[in-house]
Amino acid sequence: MSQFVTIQVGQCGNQIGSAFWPLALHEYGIQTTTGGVNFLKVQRDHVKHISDLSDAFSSFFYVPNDKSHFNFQDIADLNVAKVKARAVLVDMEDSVVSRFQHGPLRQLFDQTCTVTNYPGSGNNWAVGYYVHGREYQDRLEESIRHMVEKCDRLHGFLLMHSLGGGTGSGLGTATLKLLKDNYPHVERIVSCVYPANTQDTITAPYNTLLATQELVEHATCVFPVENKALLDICNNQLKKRDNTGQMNYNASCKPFQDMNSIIVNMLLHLTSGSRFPGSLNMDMNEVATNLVPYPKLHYIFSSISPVTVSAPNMCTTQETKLQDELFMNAWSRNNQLIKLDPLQSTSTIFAAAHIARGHTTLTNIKRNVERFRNKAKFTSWSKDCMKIGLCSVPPAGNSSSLLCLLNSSAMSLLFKDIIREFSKLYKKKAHVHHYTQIHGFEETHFIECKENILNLCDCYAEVQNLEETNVSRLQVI
Ligand SMILES: Nc1nc2c(ncn2[C@@H]2O[C@H](COP(=O)(O)OP(=O)(O)OP(=O)(O)O)[C@@H](O)[C@H]2O)c(=O)[nH]1
Ligand SMILES: [Mg+2]
Repeated sequence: MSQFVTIQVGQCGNQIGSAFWPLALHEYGIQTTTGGVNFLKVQRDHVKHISDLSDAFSSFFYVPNDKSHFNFQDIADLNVAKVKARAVLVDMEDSVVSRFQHGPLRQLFDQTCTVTNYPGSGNNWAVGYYVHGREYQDRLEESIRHMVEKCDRLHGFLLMHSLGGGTGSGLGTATLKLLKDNYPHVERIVSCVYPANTQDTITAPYNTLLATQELVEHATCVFPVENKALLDICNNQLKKRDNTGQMNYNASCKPFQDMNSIIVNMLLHLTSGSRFPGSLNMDMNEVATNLVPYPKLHYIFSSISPVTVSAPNMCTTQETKLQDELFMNAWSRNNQLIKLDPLQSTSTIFAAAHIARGHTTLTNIKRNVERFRNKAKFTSWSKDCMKIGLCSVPPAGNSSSLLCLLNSSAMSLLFKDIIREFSKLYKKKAHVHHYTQIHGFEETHFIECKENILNLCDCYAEVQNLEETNVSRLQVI
């Protein structure tokens, strides 16, 4: 089983972390409460057949001073103070991280791996990247090394952050660059949040463009989510529950907790094959090989079914609906973590993977993947070969679930959108001086990033056109 070091940067990154760790513990049948630790019988039943559960547990957690092995059953009388998360917490403003220190997860994090400051990066990528990136480089390297030394089978880094502000986007991408320089052979998996269309940060278009360019250069795989898509999912869920009062309330105050739970479910699902056994496990090292056909085309679209929001207290398991419905929902627009149209005739799928968890069979998955072949346009090499994974342990609260991952030409619409939003602001040179006054930042960097991202869009179009040309020639013959 592989091990992951999670790095959460900025307010959003740490808030995703605060949803991530309770759910990750939950997957092993442990619930932390202010009073201590509870054991979740239902989830325990799901994992009890696993012969080496301590190995599975060590993907995300470790017990200090017991580097190699520990007996998971001992966690029955777990002094939770003994278990630590393989996590590095970074924020240049300390309110979110200090909330951890007073909440039920306070014992879970190693204090030497917390890097905070005050008062943040002021929604400025250049401050996060250059000012804090330089000042905190040694501290970051030390904290990351400290965590890496606690791993005996480090598989990857999992970076969580948003791109709209200054710390997550600037310092987050500076950290990514550090990881690439110091651990070039370890995978860098990125979960990043793109702001909703109606920006809540006026400089978000600049931060998003600058950070995106870094993610394209330095990540192994990026799993982007859009706040707009997450909000829509949350509102649909509430509509289903016929709770319009709550829905309006959430719409006005941004239900980050629910939105973050959706991201966390995706990440736990994504890594499930590396943590738990299954009859056809899809390990994280297979994700990049199968889903990234050309360098830099590593932005992966994700959609999940069923969608679970705010789950940390779940103690029961919902029987999942019909398996075919699980697939239909995962392919529908309502369950997308980023709003694109990969199944439209204008898009081409370069690679696809379906990862199922829990009570389902390979026959079931294969039948549905067969249906999927007729639903979209593919490249010649991807149509007949789609990756499938089956992990035997279901997610917390559901008997089965499905994650659909696609590498599609539709992703270029996200990049075009980033350029459009950037150009609107840059045309008037609004707020540019905040960036140019930072030592190390040159205004030409804006234009370079824009050109690089436009080139990336051309790459997507090239692969798509290549296929279209091939198909018409084949028809003539
Ligand atoms: N999904 C989600 N989005 C968030 C969350 N917190 C902030 N955001 C979004 O992230 C963007 C702002 O980034 P933050 O993470 O707050 O900023 P930061 O990285 O702390 O950077 P500075 O505050 O500028 O130093 C905005 O688009 C917010 O809507 C969260 O918990 N979940
Ligand atoms: Mg902040």
